[in-house]
Amino acid sequence: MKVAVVGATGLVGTVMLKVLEERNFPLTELIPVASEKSVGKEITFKGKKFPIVSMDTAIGMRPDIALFSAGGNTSLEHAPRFKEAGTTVIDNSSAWRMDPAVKLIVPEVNAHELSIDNKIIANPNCSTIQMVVVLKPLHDKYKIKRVVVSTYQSVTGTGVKAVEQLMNERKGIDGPKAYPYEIDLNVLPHIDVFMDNGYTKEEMKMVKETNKIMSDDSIKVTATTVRIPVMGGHSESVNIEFENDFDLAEVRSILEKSPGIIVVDDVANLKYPMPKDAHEKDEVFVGRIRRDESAPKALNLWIVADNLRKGAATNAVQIAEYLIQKELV
Ligand code: 2RA
Repeated sequence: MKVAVVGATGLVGTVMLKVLEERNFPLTELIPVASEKSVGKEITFKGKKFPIVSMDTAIGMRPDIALFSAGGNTSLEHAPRFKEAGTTVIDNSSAWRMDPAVKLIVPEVNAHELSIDNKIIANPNCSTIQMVVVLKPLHDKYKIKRVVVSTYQSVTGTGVKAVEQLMNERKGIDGPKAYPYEIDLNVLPHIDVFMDNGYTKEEMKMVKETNKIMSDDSIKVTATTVRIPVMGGHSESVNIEFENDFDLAEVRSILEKSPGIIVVDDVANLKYPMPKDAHEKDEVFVGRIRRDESAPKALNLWIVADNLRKGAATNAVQIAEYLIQKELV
């Protein structure tokens, strides 16, 4: 497999390379792609050096798979060019996610939808991915009617500039700002741009992407997405209302048996998921599993995952692994 990583020097691109290396991805040639200012520099992968190349050079090399994490506009412009060269693109931007002709995939939920004809595949938004991994097995068993989610999202979801803003503020240094306000010692109920309905784009991504990935528009979702001064992962408080009643012990056992989930829920010993523990892990962590005592057939959960891993790089690499395993590439 010839694999291109487009946006190889960015936060997600760097983690993609790490994940490919760690998972021993069956890769014969690595093609790191980045903006003109990085072309010619080298990336070390499994002890070998690979030169960073331009988009045009990479397309000319006709990779089998291209993992894209270079922003929506770059993806809209260049993903179709890779597709024309016979490459299957797995794109981490929001550019293609809601395109009806493009599959939006979380392998634990809907990898079975993929076929050999899907040459551009969308990787969902980080906060959606970690939620649907948990919703899916519960929906299969109890049928979800409505989800109310509030997120606590890491600055790493914004990118390098936001991480620098947080670190600079901690040290009392002035510098470029990724947010309209201070992020250290603060909380911003604002992720991505505001829409006409008063929600942010991040909140509406959680609504629309959940319906698309779960192939079920009857699931009602409402979200409040919040940026907090944290590294390592996104956390979510999720309230789920089911059609059918559930047994709490059974919920726990379903989650424990579901792929990609680790249950950390032992409050007697103060065990619950935290971004510090989820950092650099590929799984989604669930805890604080409890009945919502204010409503019948409703459940409260706390979900944490490394947004750069399962929320981005790992999910993309898992899609690529599935394509190879099923000979769809
Ligand atoms: C964030 N959803 O955390 C973004 C990253 N894709 O801002």
